Amino acid sequence: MGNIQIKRVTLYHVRVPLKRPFTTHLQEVLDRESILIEMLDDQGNIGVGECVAFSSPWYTEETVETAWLALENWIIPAMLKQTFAYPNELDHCLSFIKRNHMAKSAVNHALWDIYAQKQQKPLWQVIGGSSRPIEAGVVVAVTSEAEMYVDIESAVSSGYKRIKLKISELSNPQNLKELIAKYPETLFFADANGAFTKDSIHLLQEFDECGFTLIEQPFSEHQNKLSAIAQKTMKTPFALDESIASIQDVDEMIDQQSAKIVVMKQGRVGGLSNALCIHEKCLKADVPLWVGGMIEFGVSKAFNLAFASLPGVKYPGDFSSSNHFWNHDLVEPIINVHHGEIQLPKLHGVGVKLNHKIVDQYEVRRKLFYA
Ligand code: OSB
Ligand code: MG
Repeated sequence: MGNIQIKRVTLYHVRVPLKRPFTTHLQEVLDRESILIEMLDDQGNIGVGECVAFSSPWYTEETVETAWLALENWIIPAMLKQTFAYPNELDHCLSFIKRNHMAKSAVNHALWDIYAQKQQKPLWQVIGGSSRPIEAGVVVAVTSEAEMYVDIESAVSSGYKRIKLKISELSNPQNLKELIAKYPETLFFADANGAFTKDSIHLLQEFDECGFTLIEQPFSEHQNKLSAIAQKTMKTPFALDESIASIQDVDEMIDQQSAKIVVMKQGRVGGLSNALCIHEKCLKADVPLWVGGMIEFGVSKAFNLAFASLPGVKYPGDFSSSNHFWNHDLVEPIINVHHGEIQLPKLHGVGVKLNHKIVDQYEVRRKLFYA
């Protein structure tokens, strides 16, 4: 099979209102700006990617603007100069660019999509996944307890197997304990987005009796030693999200025992190639993973689904259906949850394409690049 040669890259900057605000102690997200990528190769294959950076740097340091600059000035020009036998070669080609993981991940994904299409196989199969349906989980990120109860009830009746609740120093562990006890069939995760500090470890410890399956990112990404100290005092396993930007961070997590579980967000680690290396490491070290969400569109969700088919992924991820956040997702087919599960695609490649009628409606700007 010949090398992949990219002839044209198109960037679409879009802005789409969420159906409802997404609220954490860090940020309220009302609309989602994003960069979508389409890549055309010399044989007419089209690969898609999505950059999951936000409008402002509240979650990681990248933004839509910084990613756009990195893509147009360095990433796309470099990749148009070269051909690729295997997607990992793109990672070498871009190694002269420091970090910018979410920008790199978007092109890495589009190249993996083309690579799998050329193999005439679904991406999940190319990376060694199994065809079992993916268990779906949903995130409840609202401002009041009253809203939270309503959302949990509706998530349970929609069939979600797992619900993730955002917690902070202001959450009431006793109420959460009673709530979780009411739904013995549903797994509950807690996500603190780094809300706790050295001075509030005692507050975090109160969540240990709630019945949460795990607690995600209790402390900031700079406080992994503190996380190790707190983890020793608690039976609920911690899972690291913001702290994991590379395989070295996973090594450190295992060495320091700062947590027991890895949250995989491919954008945060620079794409699927790096995510696969981390998956290998976790399998060998017997560290379970699960797949985190980014309030994303169907392109990024489709890559998350492929990753979730791997054997090291042991818990249901942030997989809500397209209509959870969006009136209209930007892909076809859209992502659908049935009885708490999502079927993997049979189509070659990642299995989704941009829905141009919808993308056009939400487009802010577009730019084309030619080899
Ligand atoms: O911390 O997991 C997080 C969304 C945006 C930024 C960070 C996080 C989240 C979520 C997942 O909680 C939401 C989803 O289902 O996409
Ligand atoms: Mg998180």
